[in-house]
Amino acid sequence: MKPVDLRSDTVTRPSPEMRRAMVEAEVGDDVFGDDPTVNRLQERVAELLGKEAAILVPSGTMANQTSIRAQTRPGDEIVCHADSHIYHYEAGAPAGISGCSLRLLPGERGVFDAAAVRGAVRPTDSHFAQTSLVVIENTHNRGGGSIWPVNAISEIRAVADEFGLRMHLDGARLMNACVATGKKPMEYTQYFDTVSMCFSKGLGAPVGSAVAGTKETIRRVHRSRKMCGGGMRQAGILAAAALYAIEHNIVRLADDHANAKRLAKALAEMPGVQVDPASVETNIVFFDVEPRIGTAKAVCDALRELHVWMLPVSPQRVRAVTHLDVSSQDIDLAIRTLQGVLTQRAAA
Ligand code: TLP
Repeated sequence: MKPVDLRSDTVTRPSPEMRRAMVEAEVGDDVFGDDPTVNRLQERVAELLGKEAAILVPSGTMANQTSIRAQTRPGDEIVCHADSHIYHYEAGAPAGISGCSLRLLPGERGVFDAAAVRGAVRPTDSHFAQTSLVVIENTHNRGGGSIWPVNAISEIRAVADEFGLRMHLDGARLMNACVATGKKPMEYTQYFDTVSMCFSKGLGAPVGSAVAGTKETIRRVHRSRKMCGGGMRQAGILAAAALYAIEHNIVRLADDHANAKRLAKALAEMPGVQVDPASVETNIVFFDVEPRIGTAKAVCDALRELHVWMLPVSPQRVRAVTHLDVSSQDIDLAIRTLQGVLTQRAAA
């Protein structure tokens, strides 16, 4: 039986149409700048994100880390949220690759404000690390797929300008924010020096992310990509999937958001869990398992036996992410299975 895999939106498999686009892609050696499909993708992404230039990279992690490397110097400090992906899930790369420390800010659901950034900027006195970059994640993964308010970003940009800081947007799921709010990407991206986006999450491509910015900044990202070993050769095969994803899989993210909302609402009625359906803005649902029914891992193990896969992200917290390989019927099945498992464990 095909599982309902809600562990992440990274688990999607390329559709037959996407695979056809990959097979038919015209390719060349992209390290020589010769791959026409990669070049077309990079132009398309620059246009989509309202920037001068863009570059294809293998992963969201490399998109973030090459952007950091291109805009900092060893010893610099980066301001970001304490729950950010660059802090939790990128293997310590800001320190490992760029020699930077992170100044972690608190804030509800992955969002911080301009006053917090102002308070975090280090004085120019030579005792201190030099603050040089602010990183914002939109949507925010550990924030539960939360969407940044544009005014919070614009206020942070004003502080960044005052102190000469650059700004990077981890836009792995930026398109989810755009579809959920009806905003154009530019309404967010205009405030950032670099913006990343991923094709391999909700957009359904097998591999690939991009960074967009000015030509000069992207030239620096290009160099950092090479340093990280991310220069790829006939990458047009991957770029074709990304182009297909941009053309066909953005608008439909609304279905994933509706499925996530429906799952959260159903969970709110079930015993032994805590969830706030109103907090589900995009495709990520977090719920907390009450200790009386066990740990998040125990609940996920029980669900997995019944072909519903979710991810324990802390001792009592479970994550479920909707995506294009999860249909509305799959959500019905996940809801029925959860109902069974939770009711049984609550009664035991
Ligand atoms: N997130 C993955 C895991 O790494 C946790 C997931 O399953 O959600 N930025 C954000 C906001 C992300 O959520 C991710 C992936 C990345 C960057 C990194 O992308 P990849 O996995 O392509 O390096």
